[in-house]
Amino acid sequence: MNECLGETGVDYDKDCHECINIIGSYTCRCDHGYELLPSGTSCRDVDECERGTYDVDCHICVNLIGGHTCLCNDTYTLDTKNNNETCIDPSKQSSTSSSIGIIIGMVFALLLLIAAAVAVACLIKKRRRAEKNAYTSAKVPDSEKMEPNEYEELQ
Ligand SMILES: [Ca+2]
Repeated sequence: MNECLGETGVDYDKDCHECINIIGSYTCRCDHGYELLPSGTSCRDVDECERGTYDVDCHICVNLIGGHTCLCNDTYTLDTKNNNETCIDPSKQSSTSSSIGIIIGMVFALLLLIAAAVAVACLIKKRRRAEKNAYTSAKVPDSEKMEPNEYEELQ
């Protein structure tokens, strides 16, 4: 007799997720989050909380049929990307993108600093050149001052 060809809940257990016919009986393959009962003909939920198989980031484990979820501390929220089986800090969610922003900001700040240093160096060079010119041109007014004296002497 192949019970698996029969009706669910009549010929084989309604909690037998995938009926597998064996000689003289049948057994079941169970969905994720379930386990086979010792009888081998029915599946039951695994209590992940009781077994302690839940993630360390699941603050308070809450067993569900076919899975589990968590109660999260303070500002933490359930991680929907992880089937609500862990708690995450929403403020740290975009940590990778914000750290990239910080790096970009630091690079820009560094470039600005380099640009400022180059500008200052150019200004110093210009000022030194101007000072040199002022020194050489400073002699010119002296010689110009001499001119009136010379003019007076000539008178
Ligand atoms: Ca469960």
